[in-house]
Amino acid sequence: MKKIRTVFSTACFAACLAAGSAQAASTSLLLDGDFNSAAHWTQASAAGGWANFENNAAVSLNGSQYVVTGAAGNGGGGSFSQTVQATAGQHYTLSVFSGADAWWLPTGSMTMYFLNNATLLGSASRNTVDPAVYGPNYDIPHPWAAYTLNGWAPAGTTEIRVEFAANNATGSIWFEDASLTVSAVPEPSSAALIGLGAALLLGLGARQQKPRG
Ligand SMILES: [Ca+2]
Repeated sequence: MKKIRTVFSTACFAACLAAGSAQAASTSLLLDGDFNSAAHWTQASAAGGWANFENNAAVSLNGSQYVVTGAAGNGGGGSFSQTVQATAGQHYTLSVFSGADAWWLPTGSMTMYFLNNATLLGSASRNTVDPAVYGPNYDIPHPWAAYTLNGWAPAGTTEIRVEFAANNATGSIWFEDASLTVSAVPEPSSAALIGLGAALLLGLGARQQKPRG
């Protein structure tokens, strides 16, 4: 009995290790995600808005260059975007640090647009530096914080366009250290193996604890 339990424990341990290493191996699909270079980013601004690379020591998260986009309350805004290859059916996680200056009620946004050869299939989006979170306080600083967005690439997806934007036409939003990763979801075979191992261990444990009668 002890030998059988050891065998199944070892099988589960190996499967769990495999799932863990898949997570650790996940690397960002974005180029220049640290914004230290503008080479792979598309900047856009309209109606008096702005989208700039800056390195202001008083603002910088880690002493390196970051991006800032915003507007002066005139209806304009700006954005930074990058398009990468993607695979339908995979689960993606977009992460970024974002903050804002102490001026009016700035709100940023982060979005994943799922595309089939430039045709929009769907999107996932969320706010950064959201007044709904910080409260309706004018003229207070919104310090850097980590924001995460998750989404499944729908059938037909060939690319994801990642966008960071100022979305309410007032104040300045900062972004730094962006990453886009394929989330590690255990493959069905591994998940089944882990489940089988756990079920067998539970079964063996219950059988051992059962009083002799
Ligand atoms: Ca940087």
